[in-house]
Amino acid sequence: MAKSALITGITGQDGSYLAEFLLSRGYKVYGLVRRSSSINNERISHLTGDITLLPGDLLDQTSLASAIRQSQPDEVYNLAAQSFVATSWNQPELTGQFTALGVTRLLEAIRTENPKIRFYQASSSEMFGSTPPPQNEQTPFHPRSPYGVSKLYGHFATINYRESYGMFACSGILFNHESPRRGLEFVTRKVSDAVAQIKLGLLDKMTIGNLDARRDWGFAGDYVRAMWMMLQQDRPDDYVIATGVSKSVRELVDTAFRVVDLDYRDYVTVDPSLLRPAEVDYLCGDSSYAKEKLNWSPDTDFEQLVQMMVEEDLERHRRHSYAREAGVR
Ligand code: NDP
Ligand code: GDR
Repeated sequence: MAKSALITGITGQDGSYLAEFLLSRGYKVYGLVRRSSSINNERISHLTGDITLLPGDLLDQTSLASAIRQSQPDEVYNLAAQSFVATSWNQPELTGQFTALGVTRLLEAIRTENPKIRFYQASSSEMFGSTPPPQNEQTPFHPRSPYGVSKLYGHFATINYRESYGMFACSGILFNHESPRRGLEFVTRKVSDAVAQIKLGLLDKMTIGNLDARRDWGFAGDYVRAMWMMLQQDRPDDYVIATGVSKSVRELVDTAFRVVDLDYRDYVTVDPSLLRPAEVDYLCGDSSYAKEKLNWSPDTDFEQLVQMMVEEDLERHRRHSYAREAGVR
């Protein structure tokens, strides 16, 4: 019989790629969607008819239990979170409610409904914070934001349910992963979108925050494959997923402008208001354990990723410009 999976955060970047991946493997896919006055299904609209959406919110225990009862999943992927680090300083309590306690609510719902369900928790390299690279499964944690602190709670809640109740609960410690579906507030997409607009004459300049922060950036499509692999093993475990290559924000900006043959120094200015109260300076993951146990490695490198993102944003803005002109005529 076909397996079934429930994805929280299915409307987000990773949720959309994971839904596609699981469908391609013959899964019946359910997605938890919170109520909103305007529909926000842009990333999964092409999957309408192939997936089943269920109402629910990480803040509401009853709705989580109900979604599990309705979907009867073999696997639950908890991707929902307040995921933007910068916002976590403005909304620290809400971030804790979603990103930390939300994990406990979901684990409790699984434990009481069917503890045999396999569980994936979306943990983050933000948990390493100020601990220097390379970071792997043995590296001590030192988070630097309310978001990182909340993710660390979720990480240990997952391990605790595994140890307390023998549940098949895995934590994937994923480093930054991006795509053309990335939210516009994250730095890679902010840059690819601005580069496309500047190239097309729709924008003159862009502002940026810390150019010296370093991140290990991979492609989201490669990373959702690793999530699934973790739940197919004989034993539950935690894995670091990363490319092992770290680049600065400056290198990101330089690479993105080069895709359209421009020099970033002519267009980019630093806005100190975009600096964070505490920064994560240097992330570079060591995913040799995932390579050894899961046989996982990424297919897409940094340059290919940046090029893909800039080209898709160029295409999108061109389409919108044509549509606007056609509308005017
Ligand atoms: P997105 O911000 O794109 O998506 C977040 C999802 O969570 C959205 O579907 C959002 O729904 C949903 N959500 C937020 N709050 C709630 C709530 N209270 N109840 C139900 N759903 C909610 O994130 P990504 O896809 O990039 O990331 C997926 C997960 O992986 C997140 O947990 C993130 O913290 C984590 N992560 C991401 C990394 C990355 O580089 N992308 C790296 C490491 C970890 P809505 O559409 O309604 O807002
Ligand atoms: P991050 O991603 O905080 O690593 O969290 P983000 O893209 O927001 O920032 C990366 C780095 O770029 C610097 N930066 C800027 N960031 C943004 N957003 N906007 C700017 O203008 C800007 N200028 C410089 C930041 O200071 C930072 O150092 C992401 C999220 O997906 C989390 O949910 C996930 O857990 C981690 O990655 C791994």
